Amino acid sequence: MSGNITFTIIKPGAVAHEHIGDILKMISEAGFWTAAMKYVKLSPGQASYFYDVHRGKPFFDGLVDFMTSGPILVAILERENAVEAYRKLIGNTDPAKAEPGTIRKLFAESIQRNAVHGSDSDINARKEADFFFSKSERFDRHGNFLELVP
Ligand code: IDP
Ligand code: MG
Repeated sequence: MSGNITFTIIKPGAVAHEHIGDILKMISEAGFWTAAMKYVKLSPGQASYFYDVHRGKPFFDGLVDFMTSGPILVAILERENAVEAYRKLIGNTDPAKAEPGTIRKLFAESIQRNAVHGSDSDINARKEADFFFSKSERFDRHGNFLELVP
């Protein structure tokens, strides 16, 4: 069964170009509840850890440089079938291939500067959410502390 949370980052380019409001509106209109949200600025160590699966790939160093270049907005999003629904809303990694109306089609500058991150599985959503938010920083739609179920 699909999980009910996913994790997103609004990346430095989209923050700098003031797209946060438009992106959060699309997220809300797609039925997601924002369970947690804050600004952070990643260190190179944090960015490398977050993208560890891509270590050694040609784009890794550039990705870490980009992701540490300015503040990012991190958030936990709650909705039925959250991971799959959010991947659909953001569109393909490469904005040239992203479907019309998706967040990346509208706001990405390039395959690297592609506006947003979205978790690729329930297990990674949980790991990513836990990396950035403690239990006292996340809430369900009723205002209760949000438990992350495996
Ligand atoms: P995803 O964000 O759609 O899950 P991944 O393959 O997990 O895509 O790649 C992580 C991030 O690395 C992408 O969102 C993008 O910022 C960057 N990236 C992926 N492929 C390339 C590439 O070929 N060139 C430059 N950057 C890339
Ligand atoms: Mg990915």
